[in-house]
Amino acid sequence: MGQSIRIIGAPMDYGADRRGVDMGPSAIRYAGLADGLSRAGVDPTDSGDLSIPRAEERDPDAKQPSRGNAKFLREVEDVCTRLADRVEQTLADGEFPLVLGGDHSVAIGSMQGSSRDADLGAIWFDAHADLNTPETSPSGNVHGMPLAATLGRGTFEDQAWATAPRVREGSIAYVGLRSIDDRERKLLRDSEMTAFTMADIDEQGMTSVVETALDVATTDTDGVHVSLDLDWLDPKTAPGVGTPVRGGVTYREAHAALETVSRRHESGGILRSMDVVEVNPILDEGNETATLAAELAASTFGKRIL
Ligand code: 5AB
Ligand code: MN
Ligand code: MN
Ligand code: MN
Repeated sequence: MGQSIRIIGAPMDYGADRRGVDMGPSAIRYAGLADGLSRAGVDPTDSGDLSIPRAEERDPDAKQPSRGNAKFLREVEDVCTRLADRVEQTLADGEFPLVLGGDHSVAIGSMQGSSRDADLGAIWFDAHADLNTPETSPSGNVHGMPLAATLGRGTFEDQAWATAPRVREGSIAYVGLRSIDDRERKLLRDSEMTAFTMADIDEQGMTSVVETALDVATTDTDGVHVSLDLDWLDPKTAPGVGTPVRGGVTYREAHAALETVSRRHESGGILRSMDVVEVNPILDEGNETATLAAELAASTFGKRIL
């Protein structure tokens, strides 16, 4: 039997303005995630969803920035702390945590949990850099901050629930960037992260870019976290996202990227954890984006054409 994959739903939408990503885990499951994984040759089990109170049930003032300019930060902290524990436990049980978002702030919890017992590299498939601190964020939305949180930048410096000391900047690679805020650009340029933009994909091709990203994330680490934000794809292919940006990755490029990850995982067991985030069924057309999310997870775990 293939590797055991434990599906963990994190239906959180505190981190984004457009409501609806809380329905992402249901939509991705409904799109055939477990069947697709089984056909890819791995063994999925579904551990259900974390329980997450609806934003309205929380303090009506919760949307006010609680620390610096970050909306719902205490709520995000509560969910990410529980998620990190689930991810850590999953790994301790010898299974692979596959986290379904939810908005991208769930990655703070997945990376924390995945790196408690390991040096962790990461590949960030996203249109956005997600490196704002509460101080630099133009929106106050925490889904634009998960990497700043993980790296302990700005306000996050003294927040142990968020920071992941065993994730080093130099082991993080972005693939597919095309929308970066001015102050975020400076943070990124001054960092040791590796960033492949859409222009780099145009020039070098997806497979070669992902091979290099994998080299970055596997050098001097014990494993790799893959974070897949569906707005990485072109909005024509993945319309069900809250922050679409034109000029994204095509359907075929996306599969090629995750098949490249999969080949490396098959030969070296490099993957440690993954999240699939930002699917918004309210904005989707015929569950197309959720279906793509499920297919891309299957590609990551070995689905092949032949
Ligand atoms: B996503 C923006 N940079 O910080 C901000 O979808 C967008 O997780 C963030 O990549 C997008 O609000 C966050 C303008
Ligand atoms: Mn993102
Ligand atoms: Mn994004
Ligand atoms: Mn998004």
